[in-house]
Amino acid sequence: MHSRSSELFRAAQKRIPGGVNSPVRAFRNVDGEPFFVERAEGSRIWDVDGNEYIDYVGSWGPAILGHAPKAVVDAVRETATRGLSFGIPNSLEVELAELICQWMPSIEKIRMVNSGTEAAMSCIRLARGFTGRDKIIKFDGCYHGHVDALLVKSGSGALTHGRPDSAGVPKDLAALTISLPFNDVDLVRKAFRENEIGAVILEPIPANAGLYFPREGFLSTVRDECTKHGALLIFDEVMTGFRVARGGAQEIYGIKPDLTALGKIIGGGLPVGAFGGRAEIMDQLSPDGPVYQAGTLSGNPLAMAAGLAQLRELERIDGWNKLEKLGAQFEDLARDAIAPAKVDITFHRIGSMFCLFFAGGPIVDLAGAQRSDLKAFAKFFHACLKRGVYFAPSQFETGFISTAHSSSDVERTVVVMREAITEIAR
Ligand code: KE4
Repeated sequence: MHSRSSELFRAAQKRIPGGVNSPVRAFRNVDGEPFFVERAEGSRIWDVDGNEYIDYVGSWGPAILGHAPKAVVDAVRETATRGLSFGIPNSLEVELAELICQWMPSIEKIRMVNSGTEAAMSCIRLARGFTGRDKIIKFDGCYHGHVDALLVKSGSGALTHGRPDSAGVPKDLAALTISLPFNDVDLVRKAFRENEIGAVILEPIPANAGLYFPREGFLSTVRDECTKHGALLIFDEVMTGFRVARGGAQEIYGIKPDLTALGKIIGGGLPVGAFGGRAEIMDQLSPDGPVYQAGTLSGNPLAMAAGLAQLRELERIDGWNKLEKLGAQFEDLARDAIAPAKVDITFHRIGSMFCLFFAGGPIVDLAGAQRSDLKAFAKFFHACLKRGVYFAPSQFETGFISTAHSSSDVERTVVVMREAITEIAR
């Protein structure tokens, strides 16, 4: 029953393109209409028609403590009473900068922005300014926000809506972006031989074409090639940062990027992005250096307070350990549910991030992910949704478990998955 949601969606479509403020929310990849959220708490969301769901989207990553965590809500409420925005340096910016640099040692200096897109965009401009080279390498299916230079064979919503190369991006600009299949070291080496590369940007654990992983040696080869040729290595950890480990994917794989893009979790649900790295590179930024970058709301006190509260709470409860335990329980039960399925399903997980590809494995890059049966995925999605489990409404996204999810949430979820898999196989 979605009468209120349908009403709202009709109204939304009159004044908002596609009825949504971000395409992936439109349920187009699952042939459906989005529900409208009324409220959310912990692992649960409720829509405007009173339907309750166990939430595995978590606002696409920020809700690592679940929704409306007390520590974050209290911090925002308390900070708001002292002013909402100043455009003047405030102590919270310094505290968050210091904490991030401490947890992610490759970051010696960091600048706040207001989205992951801005973080990635600023990394590209800074890398081009620092190296004096225009060409960049990205990887098919990786998504770095809607940056002109990076909407080339892009993932997430671009892939979901069948336009990995967006209209409106000048051909001459797109020509400066070389997009390669992820995990292909030979093509990386070839691109470096044939071009003067300023930077390589990648999701160290691609999670915007579904979720897959770097092969042994891939990240270290990219690192070595960048070092050898004087290009900068940019890790886009907007999604993985402070989720897959306290120090992100760069801690897990022991690779030190020159720059890192961050977002989502560090804002506690408020609009934040950040980018940081070696001081000699960051010092090229205005007002010290020639690379301009700015933002009215960058370092906004509410967003800083929310991010600090979230990260500190995550550490206080040893959230990463809790997320790994929940993730492992989910994986064990999910694999049991998937094993007898009559449809091909490949399950991937790292920590609290997971994905079910409706395709046989192995899946190591975009081409593999695109073998997925989107119709089967859509049926699975709706079969789970109607049973109260909300997965991302696209095959080309990743699921997120939060520290607010319980073992019984996970058990219930897998019961639903089992029923859904049976239903779609009919
Ligand atoms: P934002 O500009 O949406 O804050 O961040 C862009 C971004 C950059 N880098 C990575 C690795 C990302 O995953 C994202 C955004 N992720 C998508 C979900 N896959 C955001 C959801 C949406 O577009 O609404």
